[in-house]
Amino acid sequence: MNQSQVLFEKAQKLIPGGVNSPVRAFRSVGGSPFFTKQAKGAKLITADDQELVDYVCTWGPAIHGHDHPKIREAIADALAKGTSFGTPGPAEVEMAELICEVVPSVEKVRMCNSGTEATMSAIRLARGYTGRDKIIKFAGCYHGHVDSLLVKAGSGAITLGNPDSAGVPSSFAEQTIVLPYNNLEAVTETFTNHGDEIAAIIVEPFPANCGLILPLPGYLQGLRDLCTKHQSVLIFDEVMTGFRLSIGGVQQETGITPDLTAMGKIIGGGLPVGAIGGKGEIMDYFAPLGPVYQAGTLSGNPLAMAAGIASLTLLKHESPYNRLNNFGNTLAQGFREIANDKGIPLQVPQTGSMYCLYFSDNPVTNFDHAIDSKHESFKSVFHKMLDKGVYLPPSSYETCFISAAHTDDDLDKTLDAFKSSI
Ligand code: KE4
Repeated sequence: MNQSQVLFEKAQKLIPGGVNSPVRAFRSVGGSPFFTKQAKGAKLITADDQELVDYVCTWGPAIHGHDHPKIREAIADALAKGTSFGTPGPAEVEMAELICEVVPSVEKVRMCNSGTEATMSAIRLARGYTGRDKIIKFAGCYHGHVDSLLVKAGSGAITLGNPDSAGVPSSFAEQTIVLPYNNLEAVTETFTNHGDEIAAIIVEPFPANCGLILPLPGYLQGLRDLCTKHQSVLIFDEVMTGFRLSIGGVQQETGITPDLTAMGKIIGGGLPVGAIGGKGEIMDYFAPLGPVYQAGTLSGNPLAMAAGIASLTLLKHESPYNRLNNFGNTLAQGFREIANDKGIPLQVPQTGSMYCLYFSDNPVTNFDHAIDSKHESFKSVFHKMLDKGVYLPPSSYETCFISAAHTDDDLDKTLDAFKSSI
């Protein structure tokens, strides 16, 4: 057995499934996961000293690549002053200023410790603000492991073949209306029947937890108009897309303004973070001002703030988006041409530095299409490319990420590996 296998065997005796997050377990692609001992730039170094070109980027945060010197220095400087204070600190004000500056819809922001906490708090805030109970979500969207949102969820839930979770009382799930993404009529009809009961729509504006699905023209604007008409809260879950597609996320790209935004990942620079931002009038319903309780021992932690401020400052000053977009276009076009030359049906939706591979004859515009794609083909390509030193997410229900640390050589290696893997 190699080092990763030894570690995994030991881990399985001590940690459920041997992992601290299910999607890492390789359950949908088979085999046992490699263990990473170091990450630098666009590369992971495994416990067996294999170097891998990384397209997971720790599920999104590593937009600058791993171990960026400015992020490392920022953490070290903060560490010298202590790890946690439990009082307000200057870094929290700086982080709030940055987020309010770069995210179009955010007038006020509350920090927390994960994307799950962010979506959970946003839902509670919308219910407290409107006095209503029902929430609309979309099949295949994943918003973290929030009880009321683990209904037809994507990411690790569908990867394990169970989009609904045990342990969630049906009374919770009953308040969640699940609709197909990209079907505006279904949303319109739901509002017609339940309009005055609906607290919010929560949506990944570009769903990236069942592969990557892009909105049909007019769809997001339609959600915005319906929420405005029925005085429901529109929540964009930009935990994945925030700061990734542009510094202002999908709402900057599309000009569509949500009432609340759930954020995370990139604004932690690799450390635990989440945030809820939005209209001041709604945000002021959070305690201690308002009646909606939300809290966290380590919320606004100085180390996570330092790393996140460094990450956001790099995005502001270096603006890697043209480079990321060009890389995304190059890879997506390369995958398509290789598959086309071999007569293999492949869909490669791509936006900026996000893309995925659906082995499917037809474009994928909703969760059912994603489920119908050929997962066995993905599984085979995943392992062959991994053997060639290219690490795609270990599930066809995930999205690939490119970082600013990837190089032309990395892309060439990736396309060569793909060519000899399909
Ligand atoms: P966390 O609680 O994992 O920080 O964030 C939950 C979350 C919320 N919203 C969106 C759109 C997300 O993509 C996520 C988490 N993303 C997954 C990857 N698909 C995290 C990976 C994992 O679960 O280990």
